[in-house]
Amino acid sequence: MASWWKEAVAYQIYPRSFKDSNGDGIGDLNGITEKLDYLQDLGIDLIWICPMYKSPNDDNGYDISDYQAIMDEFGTMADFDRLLEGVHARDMRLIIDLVVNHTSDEHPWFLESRSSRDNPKRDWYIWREGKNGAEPNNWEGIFKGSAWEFDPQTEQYFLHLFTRRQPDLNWENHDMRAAVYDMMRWWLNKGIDGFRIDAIAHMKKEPLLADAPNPDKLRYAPSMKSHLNYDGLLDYVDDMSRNVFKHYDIVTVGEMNGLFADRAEEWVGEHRNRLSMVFQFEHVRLWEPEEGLRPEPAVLKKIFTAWQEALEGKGWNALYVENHDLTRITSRWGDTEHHWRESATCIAALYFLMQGTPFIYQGQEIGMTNTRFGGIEDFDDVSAKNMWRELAAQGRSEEEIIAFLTNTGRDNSRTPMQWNNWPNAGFSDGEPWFPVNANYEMINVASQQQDPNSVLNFYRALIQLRRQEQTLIYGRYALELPQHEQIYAYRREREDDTFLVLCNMSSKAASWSDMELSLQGMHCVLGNYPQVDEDYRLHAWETRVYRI
Ligand code: TEU
Ligand code: CA
Repeated sequence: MASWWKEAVAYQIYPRSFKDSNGDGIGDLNGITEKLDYLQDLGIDLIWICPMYKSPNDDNGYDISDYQAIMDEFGTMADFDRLLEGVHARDMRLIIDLVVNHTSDEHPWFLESRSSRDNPKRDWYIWREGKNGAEPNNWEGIFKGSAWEFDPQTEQYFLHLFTRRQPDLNWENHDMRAAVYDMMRWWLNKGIDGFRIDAIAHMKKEPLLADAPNPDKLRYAPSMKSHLNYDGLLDYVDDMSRNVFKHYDIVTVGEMNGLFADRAEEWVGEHRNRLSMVFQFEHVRLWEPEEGLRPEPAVLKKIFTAWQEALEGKGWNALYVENHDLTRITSRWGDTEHHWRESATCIAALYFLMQGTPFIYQGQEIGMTNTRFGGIEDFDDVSAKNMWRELAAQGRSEEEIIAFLTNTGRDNSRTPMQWNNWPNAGFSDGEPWFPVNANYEMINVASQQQDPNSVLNFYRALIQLRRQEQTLIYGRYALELPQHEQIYAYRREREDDTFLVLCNMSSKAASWSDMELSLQGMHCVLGNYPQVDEDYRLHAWETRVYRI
């Protein structure tokens, strides 16, 4: 079924690093409003902004102390209303981040909950007695260390899957749910167009909170199996949908680590009335370095094709390769040394033209890259600091730790947006809260706007092409050249209209034969090299889109 959000191209904003409007070095809501014309001109229909709520900023806003107020550094509720108005005036839509796996430890709900064992909100969070003078169980948190924190006031522990300042809400408690639903309706009634739902995968915990298996006798054991996509989680989603979602024409995207294509339909099947889309994690499993940072094309083909086929005619994909938790895609999958522009644009065509709603993360559209870190003082992210502590305790050298965090750290995607070649990349007139990537004079919006062959103009062309061609939105996906080791190729087809997308995912030329895949009767409608030199041969990181 056709829907506005299926036809949309989405753009993710990390407000702290997008645009500072008042010179304090911190991006803010008025900064976003200033750049709405830029986004409209790029062809964006839907904007997702990361948390802008009141927060002590232990995890850059993902620790919320008041869901119905704006973080002082980002502005006021009047600024938010103006932003929303500006978005709607341009025929765009706005979704916000719904962070309800946990709150900040400064949220009034938690302050009440921790105040005494018999407080009415005690059960809104997850409190337990210690066991033999230690934590209630052996779970390791997602950001390392124990998932439990002792609270001396009532002499019990509370659960926190993320930082100790992000206590987990207890979704078994119906009063808590009702309060969250009220808050969600408040925002929807204000006119926002939906939610990206943070860490939804972790909301349901194994009911007995039993120890996780610990064969290696670690101090704290990996606990994912006890709270990642745990059985019964969908009941929470159904409840949320019944009470809130289904009463509005909105889009919902769940951040759904731990979901695989074989069960995707249960989450986003059209007739399920659950979520519009999920951000699945299979292609970005960066936290498991043993999986390799740069997947072989064969691995990508397997993952993307499984998702495309699983949802064909049944549900809808969210397409993405970057976000604020990942490294920059051109650094991760591409070749920033020899083929920066070609690999940035090739990867763009690869994911963008599949069936689904494409999301672009700020700076991705100009091919921003990972940054450089000298020492621990250069990292800001709380998860990087915890990881540093963990690796140091395991006896790893400083060089090893820096190398690991440079390749995997979330700070890479949180450097300020590179608008132009002025001081601070035009992000701020003051000292930016986090240093600008040193390459901003080469990589920035202003210079790419002038250059017809830039990454930015390639994204613009992709967006225009998708907008004009229903086949590229609703058409069926079919993998081509399945065995090719360098080329990722796929068709999109609808009735008698067919497109073919070819991507050489390597820094070497790649060829195939007309027997394997014929180009007869096709013409090239988009490419990232000045001209098509030879039919059955692609240059390094060359992409071409053909139409029959
Ligand atoms: O990320 C949560 C997240 O990535 C997990 O769902 C995932 O399973 C885990 O990290 C795998 O190691 C969201 C936000 O995107 C992130 O920025 C926040 O720090 C986090 O939630 C806590 O709110
Ligand atoms: Ca500011």
